[in-house]
Amino acid sequence: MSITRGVWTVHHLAAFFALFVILIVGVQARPANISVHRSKHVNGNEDNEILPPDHLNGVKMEMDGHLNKDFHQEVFLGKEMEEFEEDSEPKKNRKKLIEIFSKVDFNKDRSVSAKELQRWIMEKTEEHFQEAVKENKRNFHAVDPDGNGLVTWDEYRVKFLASKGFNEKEVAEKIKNNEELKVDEETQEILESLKDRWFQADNPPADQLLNEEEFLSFLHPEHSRGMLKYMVKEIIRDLDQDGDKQLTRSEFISLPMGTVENQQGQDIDDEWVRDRKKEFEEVIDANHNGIVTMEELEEYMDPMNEYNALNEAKQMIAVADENQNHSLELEEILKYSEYFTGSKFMDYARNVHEEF
Ligand SMILES: *[C@@H]1O[C@H](CO)[C@@H](O)[C@H](O)[C@H]1NC(C)=O
Ligand SMILES: *[C@@H]1O[C@H](CO)[C@@H](O)[C@H](O)[C@H]1NC(C)=O
Ligand SMILES: [Ca+2]
Ligand SMILES: [Ca+2]
Ligand SMILES: [Ca+2]
Ligand SMILES: [Ca+2]
Repeated sequence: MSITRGVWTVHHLAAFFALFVILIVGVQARPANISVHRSKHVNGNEDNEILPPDHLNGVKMEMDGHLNKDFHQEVFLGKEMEEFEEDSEPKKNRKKLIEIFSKVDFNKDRSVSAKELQRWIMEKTEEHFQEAVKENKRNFHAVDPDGNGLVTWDEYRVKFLASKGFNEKEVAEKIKNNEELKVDEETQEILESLKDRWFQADNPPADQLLNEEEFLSFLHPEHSRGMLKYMVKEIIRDLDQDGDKQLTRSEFISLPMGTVENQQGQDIDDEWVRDRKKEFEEVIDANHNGIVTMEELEEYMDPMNEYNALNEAKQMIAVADENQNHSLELEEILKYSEYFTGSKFMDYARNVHEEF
């Protein structure tokens, strides 16, 4: 009897262990936590600032194919985004939001129309562009220490490996002497994808040298048509299961291959799937034929597309337009402050009219 019981205990343990493993795998299989990405980015990418970021402010999709959850806040706040995060005093934030409202309301009729919001979104997107240009200036200096305005692939490769903990001098020496570099498989894979990207960012003549502008498009594909196309190609490659270079809805809502190993993992991601399905059907698949082509995805991702900006403006208005007049009044924006700015103000309804 006691032996039988002992055997059962072992079985139970095994079952518990298996369940434990499944849960761990399931959790790891979840799409990257966007707020982790975001805080990393807001803090200015201190580590690895010479690597292309996964998250691009003001671009609807991240490099790894995830939807940018903060997109509407990014294009509403522009470079002031970080201010709303750091200083969380509701009263100050409320005041700032009121200021923003009066700027968006271009014709000063105390009501924000879709056209006004579209114009604002384009302005704020431009701000993110300018921020990237500024940041790139700093990053470019870091990879171009002799300051001749050009960086070779080998120079960059040394800096990249140094950022991964390799000895910079040793690596530089080895590359100079054409010796083999011993790097682990994961680093090797990253190197190869960086190299492809490097060549892609290198405008003719193909001399493997990047100037500051080319380096900007290397880090920020949204700044060049060619690199944006390249980014779209990579995303489609990662999601496309039958190799026809376009995406069906089911390809789009499946996690990239190898990230989900079991049904439990998939179930946890129901919300993720729901959001993607909606985005696919309502926005990305512009002609609604059930297929997303490279061209459709490229249109969707292009931050300078005015039609997208108008669409975004209409969506934002629809979220907060309580009196259904297709425009936003101050009360509506304050009430939905969390949606627009990411921070909540308790007393939104009180004293709104005092501000005027
Ligand atoms: C993402 O991470 C943040 C901070 O680590 C946490 O507060 C939040 O709950 C996480 N969100 C999800 C969906 O896991
Ligand atoms: C929207 O409604 C508000 C409040 O009723 C009004 O003051 C405003 O003029 C309206 N705007 C438009 C464009 O209809
Ligand atoms: Ca107006
Ligand atoms: Ca396909
Ligand atoms: Ca289509
Ligand atoms: Ca309204």
